[in-house]
Amino acid sequence: MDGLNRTEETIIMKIDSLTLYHLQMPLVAPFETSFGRTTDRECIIIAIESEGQVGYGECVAEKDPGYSYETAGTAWHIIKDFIAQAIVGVDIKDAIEFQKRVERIRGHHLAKAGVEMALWDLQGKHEGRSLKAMLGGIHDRVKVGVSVGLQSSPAALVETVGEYLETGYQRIKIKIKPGRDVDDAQAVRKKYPDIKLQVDANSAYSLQTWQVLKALDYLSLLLIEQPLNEDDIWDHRLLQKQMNTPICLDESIISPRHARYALEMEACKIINIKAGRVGGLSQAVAIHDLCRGHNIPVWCGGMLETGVGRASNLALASLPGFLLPGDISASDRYYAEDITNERFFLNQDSTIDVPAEPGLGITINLQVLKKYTLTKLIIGSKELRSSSRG
Ligand code: OSB
Ligand code: MG
Repeated sequence: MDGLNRTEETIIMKIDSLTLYHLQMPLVAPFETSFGRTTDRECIIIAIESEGQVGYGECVAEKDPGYSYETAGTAWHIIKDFIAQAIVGVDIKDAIEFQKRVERIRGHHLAKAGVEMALWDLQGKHEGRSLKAMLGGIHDRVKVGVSVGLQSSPAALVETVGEYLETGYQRIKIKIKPGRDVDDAQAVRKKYPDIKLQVDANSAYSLQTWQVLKALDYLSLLLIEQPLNEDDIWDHRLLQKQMNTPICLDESIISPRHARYALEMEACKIINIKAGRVGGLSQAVAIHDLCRGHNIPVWCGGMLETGVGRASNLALASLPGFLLPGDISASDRYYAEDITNERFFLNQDSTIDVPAEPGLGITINLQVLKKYTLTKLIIGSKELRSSSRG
């Protein structure tokens, strides 16, 4: 994890409290993937207080265990009962130290990453540095695309895609699943022969059913994202050997180690990086660095984030190895009303500006946060002491 925290003086942050908000926010339109349909997105916002400063983070665990085994419910449990115990009342230097403190909590990357994000925000505010600067980002604006969920028919999909193209998105990703794959992709490609187009199966195929995907090889796609099981890097190798279109792994890459396995096995040619899935921004940067060393392009995935996670994704995507447009769309593609005062807008060249203010570079609208909060919990050192035995 070299290359992180290039700061001269070390600032020690004493963690005074950690507050959890379980949020439920209506999406402007339902989002459907091979694993399900979301109309109201759930997530957990984490606020960490240290010496009068507050850092915010977003845990991207969803309501259901469809994309990941984690849910907002399991993340709440893991953060409240394990991660908070490891950091509240403690002096924390940075994300690396945080990772050491939570190493003994197996898995639960989405939960860990949400807390790590809040620590980065806090550290940035203490040091007066943007997350982009702290991570080693080099771009002021990053190329973005839009991820389009399953629509009612190929014709409806073509229409929706057309609307996003009109808005200015220059890269389209469509969701596929068995029975809704080649026809959908073909319809979009036929109508728009020259656009940057890619598909995402979210693990919906197996070695028994993937034959149909071979037809996608004739559609000039940028990539095919996560066709097979999340725990099956090997079978992706078998598939990649039979396809010219680059396979891109999302769900399968849960750590820098898994990224190395995938590269050594030649299971993919591209990696989608989500800080949540890999356990935090520190791990995301490590995977970026590894891929860069192997000339493997990466891009930043999305999880329908609020302005909090969106700011984090933009900072991450500003690193030099993020060579393909990210799933980081403008705020209005997701939410009519967001919990950050800042909204993110699409520039004419299909880019979004990377926040430049300290930390995540966003401020929270506490009224809106409250409006969408289902449950709130404050964990201070007092609460910890009273809840621990002895
Ligand atoms: O697989 O990339 C995915 C959303 C939720 C869960 C998984 C995925 C997605 C997306 C949305 O594709 C990307 C976005 O935030 O715009
Ligand atoms: Mg994906």
